[in-house]
Amino acid sequence: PAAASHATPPSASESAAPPQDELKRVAAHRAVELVESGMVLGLGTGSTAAHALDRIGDLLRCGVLRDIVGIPTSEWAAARAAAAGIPLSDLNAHPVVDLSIDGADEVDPALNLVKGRGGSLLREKMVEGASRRFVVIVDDSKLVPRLGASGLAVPVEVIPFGYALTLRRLHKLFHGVPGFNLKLRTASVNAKASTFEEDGFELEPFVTDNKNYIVDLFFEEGIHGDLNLISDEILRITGVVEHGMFLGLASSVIVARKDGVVVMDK
Ligand code: ABF
Repeated sequence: PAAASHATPPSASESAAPPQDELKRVAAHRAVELVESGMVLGLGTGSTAAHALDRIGDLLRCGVLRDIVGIPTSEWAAARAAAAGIPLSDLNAHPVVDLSIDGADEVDPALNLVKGRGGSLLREKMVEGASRRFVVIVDDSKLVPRLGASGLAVPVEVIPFGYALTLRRLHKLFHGVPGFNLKLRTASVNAKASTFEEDGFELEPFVTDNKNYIVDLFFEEGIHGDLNLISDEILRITGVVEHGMFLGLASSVIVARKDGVVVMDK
């Protein structure tokens, strides 16, 4: 089980009830303290990871860090890192990554994660799974007693070919689970997502960097049962590429709270 360690009191500038984005910045900057010159870095995606990318860029610019190679986890991360001045490469050239830093949507007490509400779960899992160390950065709103419990989506990336059939198979897999629902993610955040019950999928689907679709799974009461077994069952469905449960991948989670930073280690 994960052990919480070294809670640090906030500095004066952090103590005035910081807004959520300030907590994200605090977590990200703490993680960047682990970066050393010469490292191959996995570069995360999202508003928390953005603070890490910007900080790494700043440290490169002022010469504190040198010879960093970044492996972006999304097209978004590639663009943001390039703008921050971080030299980029890929997993083909660097199959072993020294350290990855990325956000998450949910963190459970055993440091299992839900990721991919930004749609980048596949590349994130490839880069972070190839990392010697994977450090997750979150504000405390991401902590949940069990995955899925926030009521938000557990994403599954599926290939577009036959996606409606894949969606039906996912629906069947969780048939009977109280409060379960699933939706094809649509491109417009304002558009109502098509549900399994509706006839046709006339809305434009959200398309990932890998040109795939996302099916969002919802578990009203969180996911009960053996997560590894559930993971295997999802991945066994032909047409599923990957899912957003990151089980046993995180080395540590840096949690920024209003009263300071807590590091949860594996
Ligand atoms: C990525 O960004 C995703 O895996 C996750 O969905 C999201 C977290 O975003 P944010 O930091 O903006 O909450 O890490």
